[in-house]
Amino acid sequence: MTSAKRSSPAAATKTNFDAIIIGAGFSGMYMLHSLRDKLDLNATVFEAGDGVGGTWYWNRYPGARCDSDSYVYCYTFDKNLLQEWNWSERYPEQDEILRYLEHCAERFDLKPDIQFGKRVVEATFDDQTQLWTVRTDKGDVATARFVITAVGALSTANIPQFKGFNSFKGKCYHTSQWPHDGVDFTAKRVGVIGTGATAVQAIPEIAQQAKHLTVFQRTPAFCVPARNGNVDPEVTKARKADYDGIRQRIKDSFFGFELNFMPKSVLETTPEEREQEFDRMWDTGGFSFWLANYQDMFFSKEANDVIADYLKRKIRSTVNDPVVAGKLTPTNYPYGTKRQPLDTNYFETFNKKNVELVDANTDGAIEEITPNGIRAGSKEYPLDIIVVATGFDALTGPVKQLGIKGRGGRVLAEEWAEGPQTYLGVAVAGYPNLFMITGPQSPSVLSNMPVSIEQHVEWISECIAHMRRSKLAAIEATSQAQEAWGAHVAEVVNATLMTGANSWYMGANIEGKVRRFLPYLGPEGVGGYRRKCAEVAEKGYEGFVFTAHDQTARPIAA
Ligand code: NA7
Repeated sequence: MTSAKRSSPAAATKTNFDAIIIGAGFSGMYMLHSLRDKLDLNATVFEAGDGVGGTWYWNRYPGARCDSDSYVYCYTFDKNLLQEWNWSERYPEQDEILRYLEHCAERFDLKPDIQFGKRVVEATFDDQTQLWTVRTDKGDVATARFVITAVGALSTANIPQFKGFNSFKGKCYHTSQWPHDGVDFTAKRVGVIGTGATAVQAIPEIAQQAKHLTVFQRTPAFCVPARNGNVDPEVTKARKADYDGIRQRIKDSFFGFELNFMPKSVLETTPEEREQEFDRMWDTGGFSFWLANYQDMFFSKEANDVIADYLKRKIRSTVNDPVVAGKLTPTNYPYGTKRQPLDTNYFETFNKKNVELVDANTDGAIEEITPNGIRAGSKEYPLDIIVVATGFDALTGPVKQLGIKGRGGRVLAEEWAEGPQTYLGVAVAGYPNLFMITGPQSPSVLSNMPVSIEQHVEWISECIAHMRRSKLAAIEATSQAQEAWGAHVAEVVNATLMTGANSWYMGANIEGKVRRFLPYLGPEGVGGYRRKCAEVAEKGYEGFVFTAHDQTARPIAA
């Protein structure tokens, strides 16, 4: 921790930096701390929001909370911070996570080097100077040797262009652009579009307030109970005593949690034996049903069906009306191949008298938004408020919208038209000194995000430190390494059932987006990916080429 508060001139008055970081969420904040306080670099952050927090700054819809257990959904790089902070719940609410990130910003004195309310609209690499020029929507022009995107994987809202959208006379909110002073649903007729992880959290909360709630479902979700609750102080104490061990285990794990698949095929078990295991995972709640189930769940359709059947039976036994239960039961994709929503009374909510389900397949898809509501299946549903819970242009969306231009004026958004092309999900050929934290083709959203964020931040920091020690001006992925990585990402996922769903992992939620698996599902998970990245560095950054500093180049500072 820095001992004294910074008294340097406000970052906004400087225009030349060693590094420009885009975004001040979990990743941008740690990146700033690492470059500024550990490497003593001259770094700044451009952040579109008016505060830190990223996802947790924007997503303020009712019921918004984390789906990772709080004791691992946090920074682990600072032992004192781990000891100081106490989470109240197993899955903290949005405002508690935001308070945590605010605390971290204060603790590490980050704010003087974050420029709030500034959205990056262009980043251009200059082949001569080997510097990036970054522009914001507020007219800032700044240069830097390194640009690091810390924009998150789920930060570009997907707002489907329904016919008549602008004609609606009531209020309409996307869940990731929620008013800071909240929305009062009392005595209102509310429509929620979508039934993904966000809607599964929001629907039970909204149903408690609204006069009438209509849920517009395109694809039903497999849900598992979160089983949220306060954390027993004794459990917290034991975890704090064991944080070195926890940190190591989540770093070496498959998904960044203390969860591992059962080393057994579900098809080799008796019905009684597996029912007992399913009950155990169901009662435990959280991601264990998804990420610590039988090991063939993601590989064999037959195995997957056995597991999915348990969850389908749970829907039928929870929802009173068999017709509604049928509509809420997924039928057209393997379990686990879409992001697992964790629920608290989601299916129970459909037993309430004021809640109605409009299913695109059986009742009819949304045709248009009218001045008074939503028309679906030729019927108009009158509404006062529409909640658009339709998710995000995941992984590639946030990077593509930065206006990145690389060597020779090449445009990243154009080069990614057919899907992302990266090396390790952290760098792109043709874009020297550009790093992406949890970019596409890295484990990112298939892991507990802070674990992957810390790994990338530390790898990028060490790479920059290496360049400074070795007097290197630029690092760039080779196109051969990039092609091989892309082929590897595809090969690994093609051996699983993951490509069999219209998921946002596949880009299938966005009209016109190329269907391509976007994150990296490494054969050994985040642990194996970490080892791969370390090995690349140990081999002198295999798959990258460096440009040496010449006399004219601006040195990396300090
Ligand atoms: P998701 O998981 O992408 O869910 C969005 C939901 O909206 C999903 O049910 C979609 O149906 C539905 N959707 C999307 N576009 C449309 C249109 N055009 N018409 C009707 N319905 C639509 O986003 P979330 O915000 O819930 O979760 C995103 C992640 O944030 C979450 O997984 C966590 O990691 C945090 P579909 O299934 O595509 O048919």
